[in-house]
Parts: sequence; structure tokens; C-alpha cells
Amino acid sequence: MDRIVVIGGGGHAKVLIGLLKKLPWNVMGYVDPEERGIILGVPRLGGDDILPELLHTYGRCGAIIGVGKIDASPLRTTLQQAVEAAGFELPVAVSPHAVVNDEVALGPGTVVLDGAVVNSGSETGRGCIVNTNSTLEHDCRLGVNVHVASGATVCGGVTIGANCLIGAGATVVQNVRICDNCVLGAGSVVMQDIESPGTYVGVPVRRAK
Ligand code: JB3
Repeated sequence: MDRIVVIGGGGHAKVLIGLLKKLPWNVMGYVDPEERGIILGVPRLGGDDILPELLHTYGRCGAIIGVGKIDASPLRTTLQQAVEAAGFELPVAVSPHAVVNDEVALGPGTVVLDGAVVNSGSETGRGCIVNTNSTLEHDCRLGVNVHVASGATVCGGVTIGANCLIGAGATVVQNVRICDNCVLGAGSVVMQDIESPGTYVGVPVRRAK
């Protein structure tokens, strides 16, 4: 079984550790600047500074970005680039309780969590989160570091730019295009293209900031 380390030790990391334990990975531990205690039986190994030592000791090792995303920050991409540059492998992790249909391409470091559906012909960039019970319909295109939060529905043919957060329970209707660096509030409904980065809330969405 290949070894893997989780980057971050908060709520998203806990979900990923629960998932990785069901997959053929040996979860060595998590790294976090803070001591977050044992998470689902998995210990903290230290801060990010111990990562080179892990590679030196074990040779081949996976890493997964357990720092989540509730804004348009590129932090997850920065972390992913750092661990890749250090020599870690960035696997795709798909829950056994998710459905990923035909001709789907998931970028390295993307996770598809319990109950999520990624329908045929869709693509994600690197390091995306398709969170619990969300739907990414057919022929969608997600940029890097997009989080489709729990229960969100992205209809067919939608394009979403880098770093976007599609909030919990939000809906994006068919063929809409959303530019980079947008945050859509929980429960919001997007019916037209969004062409300026910002935060959008409501039904239909309006710009909040
Ligand atoms: O809504 C859902 C289902 N999940 C949310 C997820 C997507 O985003 C969750 O409820 C949270 O809102 C959020 O999860 P996350 O990012 O795990 O949040 P939090 O519980 O606050 O934990 C963040 C952890 O990342 C903290 O322990 C930080 O110390 C750690 N962290 C921050 N920067 C870092 C770094 N860890 C490492 N290794 N390196 C960093 O640079």
C-alpha cells in the first residue's frame, strides 16, 4: 500500500482521512503548523518543514491537500505546487460512494467525495474539491482549485474559472461561464455568465462585494 501524508489537520483533512482509510492508501499522518490531536486514528507528524524528511525516509510518497477552501484564495494551489516540487505524488481520490461517469478527466489532487456525481465528458483542473452530495453534470470545465461545495448542482456545459467556490446548495444553470476568483454564496442560483471576480449571493445572484 502506498504511503500518503495529508497537508492540513482541520475539517477538510478529517473528511479526506476518512476517505483515504477506505482506499488502498497507508495514511502516515498529517502535517499542520498547529497540533490538532489524533484525527480518526491518524497522528500529526509535524509542520510542513518535516515533508522533505518523509520523502528522504520513504522514497516514494503521496500527498493530498487537506486544507479546505471557503473563499477564492489560491492557497491550496500554492500548497499543491510546493509538495509536487518537493517530489510528492498528487493522487486523485474518489470516494467509493461517488459516481464518476465516462470520459471524465480529473486533475491531479482532485477529490470527489461521498455521494457526489461527475457526469460524462466533464473535466476538472488540478486540486479541485467535488464535495459531498454535489453534482457536476455533463461536459463541464473546472479550472484549478475550484470547490463545488456540499449539495451544489452544476448543470451541463458549465465553465468555472480557477479558485472559484460554488457554495453549498448553490445551482449553476446550463452552459453558464463563471470567471476566475468568484465566490457564490450558499443556496445562490446563477443563471447568467459572471465576468468579474467577486462574491455573488442570492436568487438569482447579485454581486455582494
Ligand atoms: O464545508 C465543508 C464540508 N468543509 C469545509 C472545507 C471545504 O473547508 C470545512 O467545514 C471548513 O470550512 C474548511 O476546512 P478546513 O480548511 O480544513 O478548515 P479548518 O478546520 O479551519 O482547518 C484548516 C487547517 O489548515 C488548520 O488546522 C490550519 O492550521 C491548517 N493550515 C493552514 N495553512 C495549514 C496551512 N496546514 C499546513 N500543513 N500548511 C499550511 O500552509
